[in-house]
Amino acid sequence: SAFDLTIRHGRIITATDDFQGDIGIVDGRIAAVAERLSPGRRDYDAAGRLVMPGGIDSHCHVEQLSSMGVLCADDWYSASVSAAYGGNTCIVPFAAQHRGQSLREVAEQYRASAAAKSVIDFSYHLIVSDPTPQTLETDLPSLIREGITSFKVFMTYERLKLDDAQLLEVFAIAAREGALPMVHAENNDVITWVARHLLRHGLTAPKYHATSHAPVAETEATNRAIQLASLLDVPVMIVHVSTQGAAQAIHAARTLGAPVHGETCPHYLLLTADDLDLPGVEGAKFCCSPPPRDPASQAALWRALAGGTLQLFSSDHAPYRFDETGKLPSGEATTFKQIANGLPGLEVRMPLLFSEGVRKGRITLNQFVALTSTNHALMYGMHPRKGTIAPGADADIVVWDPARERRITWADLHDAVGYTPYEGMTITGWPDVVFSRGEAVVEAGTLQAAAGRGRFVSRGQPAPVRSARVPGTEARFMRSLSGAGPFTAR
Ligand code: DUC
Ligand code: ZN
Ligand code: ZN
Ligand code: ZN
Repeated sequence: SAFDLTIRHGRIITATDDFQGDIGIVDGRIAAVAERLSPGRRDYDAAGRLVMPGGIDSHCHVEQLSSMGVLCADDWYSASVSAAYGGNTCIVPFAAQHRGQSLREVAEQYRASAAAKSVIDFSYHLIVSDPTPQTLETDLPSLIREGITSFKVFMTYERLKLDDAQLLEVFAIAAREGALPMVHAENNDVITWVARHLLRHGLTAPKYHATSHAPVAETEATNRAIQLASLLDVPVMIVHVSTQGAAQAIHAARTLGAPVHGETCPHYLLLTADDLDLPGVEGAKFCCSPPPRDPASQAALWRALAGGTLQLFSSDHAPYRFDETGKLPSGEATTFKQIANGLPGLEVRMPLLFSEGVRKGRITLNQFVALTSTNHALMYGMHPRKGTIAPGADADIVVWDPARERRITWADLHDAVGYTPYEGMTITGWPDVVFSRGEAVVEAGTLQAAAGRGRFVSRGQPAPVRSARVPGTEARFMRSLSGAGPFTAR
């Protein structure tokens, strides 16, 4: 037979298309897409199901040490297995530099661990927290040229945050090297000021985490990040957007043609600050930064996703256990300031968006594919090898049962976290089979992939960089001042 595998009789959905057809796969890549193909050596019948590009989760935390010294519960093996069960064929977590560390060493160690353990393909972003001359002049540019074409920076957390001048410095490098900076935009002084007063008043419960991370802290910092980026006209990605004000700032910038992009996550659509208001320290299970907000914010974010203001839907999986090793360093006495920030969600990201988004009519099937896969590949320089169903692309495909109903319970998931914030929620629409480069890695609920089969994906230029817009006169001058040179389309 001409094909190693054919996936036949399915309803094929991409970010733009929707048709009945067959997919022929040779050597792990898609060789043909047609109305009818002859059976391959293996013939998979996808009748009655959706056939979509495998999910790409471009924001998750794996084997990462937090700035407070807490290690993620998921390593590259458990995280990649959990991701695969959730319909994903690629994850892009973070190699995090802490102050005093060499960015290059951090990146190389992270990649070695991923290569040894991941069951699906992977890349990673950098986190830049120590913008020394070595980091800025040597390590960051060389890593970008080696295919790590995105990095995250923080405007909050004492041990991670960059000040405005440092943000401009890394933005200038991104402009010169053609990388996409991802920004955690929250105003550190607002959070610190509110938290100090709450603690002085003895208000220590988990729900005060949400009070201290006030919406204005995020909205202000998002506006500031966008303004700073505009000085150099550099593309940016505002990650984990949770407020209507931040979404409005992104929308306003985009309306004027600025290359500003946004991401949101399941918890901002499905949880609120009220979920933190539980007896004792139970609310720590819902503490993340930014925190879940209110129903009006949820509605605004759904509209921002559907309307194109936000291009990415990522899990922001941050696997901290509900015990002394994770969320609760001081046990029952843990104050909101000490709780490890972040929620798990790698395995349920796609089912949650399908059930709550597609099935409830908030987004289309094409938007589902764009938000969970294609846009991630585009933003982070992996398209068209990843994120689409087309000849030449890797055969990373999820066969999805749109009618399967299942209650979420952590016991059914494959991460090492020990709880899920979505326990008991009934979800319709789950992955059936996940093909990674033409191999069924999860089928009939069974993992069929070994640690280390995942491959590193060397990434090219992010689509916002490749679109080669000509920066304004002032931005060109600012770039030349900073040594970022005149603009050239590469
Ligand atoms: N930022 C993240 O991206 N994830 C978890 C916590 C945080 O601050
Ligand atoms: Zn963040
Ligand atoms: Zn006070
Ligand atoms: Zn994150």
